[in-house]
Amino acid sequence: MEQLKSVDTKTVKDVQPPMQEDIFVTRPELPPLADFVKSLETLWDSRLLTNNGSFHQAFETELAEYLGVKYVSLFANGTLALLTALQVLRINGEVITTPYTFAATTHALHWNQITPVFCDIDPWTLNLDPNRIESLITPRTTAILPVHIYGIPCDVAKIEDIADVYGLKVIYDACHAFGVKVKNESILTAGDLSVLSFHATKIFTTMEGGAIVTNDLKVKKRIDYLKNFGFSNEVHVIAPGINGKMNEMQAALGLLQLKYIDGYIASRRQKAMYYREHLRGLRGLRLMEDFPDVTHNYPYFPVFISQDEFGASRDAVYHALRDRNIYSRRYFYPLTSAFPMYRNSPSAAPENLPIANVISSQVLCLPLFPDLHEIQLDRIIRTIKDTAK
Ligand code: T4K
Repeated sequence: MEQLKSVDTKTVKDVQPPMQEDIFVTRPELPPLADFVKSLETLWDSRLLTNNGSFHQAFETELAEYLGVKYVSLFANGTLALLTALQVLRINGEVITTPYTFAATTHALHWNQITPVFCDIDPWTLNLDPNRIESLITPRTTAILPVHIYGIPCDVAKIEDIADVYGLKVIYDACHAFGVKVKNESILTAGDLSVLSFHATKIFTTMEGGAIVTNDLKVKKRIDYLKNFGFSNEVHVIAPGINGKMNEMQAALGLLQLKYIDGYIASRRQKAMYYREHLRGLRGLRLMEDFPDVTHNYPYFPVFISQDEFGASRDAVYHALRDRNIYSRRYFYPLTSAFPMYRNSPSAAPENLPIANVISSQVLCLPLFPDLHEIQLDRIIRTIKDTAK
């Protein structure tokens, strides 16, 4: 509660950074250093630094409670969690996925010798379009890997219907969806598994970190073996596992972050509302609004610029902002289907992905983080308006 107040007060105009100070797309929010030092003292005393220590165990339990899910397996980062999620369900052959995502989603398939089959996205949610999935299914298809992009929930009911009919597994890349709920239920319980990231750029960070969420205790057990080289006990190795473990320092930070995350999200929401209030109605600039029944987490603030109406291209706005030391990002451009290692596959052809290609050419993620001051928001908004026709 105290932190919520302190984050909120940062929005007032009494703190005025110099006009040309760098503004990055994000800044990590951290708990009070003194609290973390106390955790480190405990850690120094115990000398138990990793391999399922007491911070790890406590964080797994408290995180599952906070998220409203059954089981969580912590990882060193989201990419290792994705790789392991595909391994634990023995996914192979072809997997239907979205090209409108961060590199790690598609690379996790490639590292498992799985062929990504790219599916176009829905123009409103920007997530994999469920109506296009069936036409991409072949005898080699074993799973669907959708992403809740920007924390916007996929149409999980439709995806589940298709998966059930065709006997496919569903793994959600939920790296943007920490804490997101639909009708007050966590989105992370959808599908067979969901994968989270706690990278420094995420709304909830343990510096690096990640997790797999599952509703099935037996699957959690297998995940835990796999992330520890496949050891089921001191002498038995049940699978060719990996070292995916989160260490005690990360887990200690995660435990502290849980106390403050509601305040961080509330502050992000406030900033998102401010942008919307001041940018809504600008010709040629589309915003994403909240979706009904969804508890959003505001991880990014994407806007979509159509050059003809706006009078300047997305890239022109990106550079105009950069010229004023404002570092917006083109998440997610280029599409992963355009990467050299994927672009020659038939599903990667731009004519198969018309919506994803347009969205990717228009998107700009504006700075959004709890410490962003109103004077900085005004500077960003003014630059965008100055660039318009
Ligand atoms: N799936 C999805 C859908 C994902 O978005 C991601 C990660 C993953 C899977 C994989 O999860 P992890 O294995 O990463 O846990 C960043 C992140 O590295 C990446 O985690 C994230 N998605 C992706 C969307 O963004 P970059 O290369 O854009 O980050 P970078 O280093 O340019 O940082 C952006 C800005 O953030 C900097 O200009 C300043 C600020 N920043 C960054 C860091 C690292 C800080 O203020 N402090 C920091 O420590 O990829």
